[in-house]
Amino acid sequence: MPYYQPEIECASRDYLHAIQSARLIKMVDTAYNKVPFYKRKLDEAGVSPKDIHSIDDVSKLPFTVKDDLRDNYPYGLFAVEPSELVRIHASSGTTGKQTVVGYTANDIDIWSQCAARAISAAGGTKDDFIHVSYGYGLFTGGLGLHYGAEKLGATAIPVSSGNTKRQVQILQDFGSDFLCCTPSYAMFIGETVRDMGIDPKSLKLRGGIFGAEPWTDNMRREIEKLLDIKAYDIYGLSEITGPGVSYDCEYQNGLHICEDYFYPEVVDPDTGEPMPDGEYGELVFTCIGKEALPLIRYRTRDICALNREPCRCGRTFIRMTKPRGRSDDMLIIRGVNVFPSQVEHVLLELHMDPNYLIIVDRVNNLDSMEVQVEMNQNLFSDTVRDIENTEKRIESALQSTLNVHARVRLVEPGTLPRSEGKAKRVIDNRRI
Ligand code: DLL
Repeated sequence: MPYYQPEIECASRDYLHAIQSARLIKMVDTAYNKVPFYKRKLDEAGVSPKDIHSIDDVSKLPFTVKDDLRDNYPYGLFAVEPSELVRIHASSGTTGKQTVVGYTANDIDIWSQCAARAISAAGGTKDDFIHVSYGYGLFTGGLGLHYGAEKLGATAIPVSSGNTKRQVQILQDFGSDFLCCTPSYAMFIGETVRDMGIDPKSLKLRGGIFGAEPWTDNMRREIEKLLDIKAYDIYGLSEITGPGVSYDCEYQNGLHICEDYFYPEVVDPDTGEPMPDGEYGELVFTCIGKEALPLIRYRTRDICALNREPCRCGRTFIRMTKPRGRSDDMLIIRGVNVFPSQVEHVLLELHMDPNYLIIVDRVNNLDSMEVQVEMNQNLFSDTVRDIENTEKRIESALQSTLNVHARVRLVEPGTLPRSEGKAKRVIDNRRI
């Protein structure tokens, strides 16, 4: 079995409980004494560090939300002096102020370990060449996988995103074994390989480590076909550390969370009450191992469920389902909750490519939803009747999955914008 740190990834639950408890007690003490925001918050909630005796006490603590980071922009929640920081990153948020995160040398080490665990769980070894096409910069994708690859002893190829034909050239010439990028960019690279007339079997590539945005299992199969690889999911967010908070193992049945550093809970997004295992709710993390930014019960807005069943791979780390989407990406169309990933799922079930754009509008106080879908090569048709029939078929499949009507418009292959990072799937004109 491919493990990076089996002594911890496969540790007994009792051992993990002991580590988590010791780390939580220390972290809450530091946060309380070093970060005025946490002192105020805990005082207001009537909780003192002395009330925290084990990880089971985590639910006594108040939540932290993204606005707390924004309100204390840029460095107000840091628990260390600037001289102890070695790196700054920031979230890729599209609205409002960015959220700024900082790392000590230890924090970078922890993060690199987690990313190395993810690469190893995908079958990567120190002999492999890891082609990193996540963006390098304030976004954590590029440097996160880069440091993970080096930590594993593998060879990082820091390509960054963009210039897709050159990406393909490098895959061919440098003999990359693993590709790391967003799933939507992996699709685009796969299409480019095809359009350049290259047989994907002629590439050395054998795996991909894709994340930073929601994607379905159907899309996974599509990418696997286009690039002739096995595709693994990797999850993370800059506030918690970056990519590697959780990752797929070879059984791809949920992402193992690095819970020795990031303690997970799933809560009801409306009430904040803990949800039973297996039920979908908002993922919350407490960073129990980090020095610079010790977040307490941080609400990620990501919607998923937890699974404590033992995994066949031997890892004892709890698993989370693929995030279905974010509570703030969820569209409410005429009162019905719709996630873009549901649209993607339907399209792939119908053997369409997952190149689509959802346009939401409000006409006469009524929400309308249009889904533009690219025709793929096998479907490309000039007869109006064929096109209309296909549109109707997709409309009815969407209706039965989403429980809300969406108008479908087929557009020509290659006309919807391609993304080199996180894909933009929704234009919501109601907010303008
Ligand atoms: O996206 C970190 C990352 C980089 C993860 C590379 C994986 C690979 P942020 O820019 O802070 O960090 O965005 C974090 O992206 O809260 C999720 O909503 C979403 N996200 C990240 N990974 C996944 C995934 C990086 N595998 C936000 N599936 C998170 C679904 C994901 N959503």
